[in-house]
Amino acid sequence: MTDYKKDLKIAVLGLGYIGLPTAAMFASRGVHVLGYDVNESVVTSLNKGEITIEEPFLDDLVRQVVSSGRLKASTVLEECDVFIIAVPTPIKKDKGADMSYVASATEAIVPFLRKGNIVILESTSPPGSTEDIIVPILKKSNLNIGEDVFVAHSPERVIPGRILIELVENDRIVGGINDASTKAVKKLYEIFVKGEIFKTDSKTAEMCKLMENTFRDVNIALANELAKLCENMGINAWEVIELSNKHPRVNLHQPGPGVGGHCLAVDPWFIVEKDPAAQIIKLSRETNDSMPEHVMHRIQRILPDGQGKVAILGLTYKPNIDDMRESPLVDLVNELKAHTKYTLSLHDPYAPQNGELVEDVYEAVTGADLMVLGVHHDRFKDLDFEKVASLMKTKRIFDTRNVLDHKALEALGFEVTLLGRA
Ligand code: SAJ
Repeated sequence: MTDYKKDLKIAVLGLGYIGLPTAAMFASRGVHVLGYDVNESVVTSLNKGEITIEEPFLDDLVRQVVSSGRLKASTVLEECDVFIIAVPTPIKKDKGADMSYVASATEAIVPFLRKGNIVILESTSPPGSTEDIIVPILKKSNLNIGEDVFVAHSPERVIPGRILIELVENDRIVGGINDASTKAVKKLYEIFVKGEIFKTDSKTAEMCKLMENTFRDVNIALANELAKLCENMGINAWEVIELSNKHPRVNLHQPGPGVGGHCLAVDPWFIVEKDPAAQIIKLSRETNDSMPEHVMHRIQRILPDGQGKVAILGLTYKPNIDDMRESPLVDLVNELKAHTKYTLSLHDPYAPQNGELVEDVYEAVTGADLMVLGVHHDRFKDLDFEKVASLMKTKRIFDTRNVLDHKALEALGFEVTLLGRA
């Protein structure tokens, strides 16, 4: 095993949230790693030991492996033993996967491909992508793909904020285009993965990754539908969830103003694009996407004359992070701007200041007719609501996450609205 690692040279294509930690992890185990990216500033920073993404402990690890010479970055590829593709697969306007980065990364590998090489697709991709996109491009090398060159899909499963821990500890799936590929790729990840590595074929591995996030998205859609039903029927959805979850085999998820991030809000569409039979999956996506508009309609019922100042607290896609990708709160703001005349006051302690946000939370609620709690950042729990009450024009709060102490707020004179309760 020691010799196997020492002699290896791995290229990681795409130095983002997954590629960079993966490259650093292999390098930390003694492998020579070439980080390849088309973005020159990412490459320049990395070669100085600096990183361009936020992730705990990653800066230290990268500094170590760059200074030891195990990791270097370049905009030019070269011959290696292994090529790992970790480029983005964004969603297009028509909800199909944009596989152009995967295709061009694979094209870049072709001139350097040699007998015995391994090519791995890590990017989340529609079922069949490894066989239908990667393999045909690699065949341009005139090598026998599957015999001379091993190819597999091995999806990432890490959660931002815990990437370095989960890369090592989580179980992993390896799906090759044939058994020899699966075996070779499993041996490679054993260099740092402590979780179990399960073997399958490439199409199954692609579907597993998509279904993991779809499972969560569908469950959240069910909770969001429950919230709407309870509002219509005069029931409290949160109480229904709490009591139903006392059943040993029930686990209702949490409703909210929508589902964001670059995974749950995107990946289910990669199944829908492949097969119109994916009806529950599509309806769940649409249900979750309808939540910002639903929240807007509730705001319009709270302030029916269509006027007033609405303060929105929290804009990121989930609590305690700075990631705004596919955030439903951004959709809510856009809906309100397009369809209402309210004056908006936006605050988020994590979101990048863009000139539109109010930096101080108390300033954000000053003179407001309604405060909407959009994201339950821990910091909002410590708000001085007596002060908030004294600053607002009208004491109204709309809690879309059920995290505030409603009794205490009502004692301070607030009129409290809760998503999922009439
Ligand atoms: N949300 C709800 N109700 C819930 C749970 C979540 O509305 O009960 C919302 C959140 O507010 C957020 C969105 O869902 O807007 C997504 O947040 P998340 O914490 O569920 O997931 P992500 O997108 O940060 O990470 C997911 C993870 N997948 C699963 O848990 C199945 C992670 O393990 C994956 O590696 C990651 O996607 C990925 O990269 O695919």
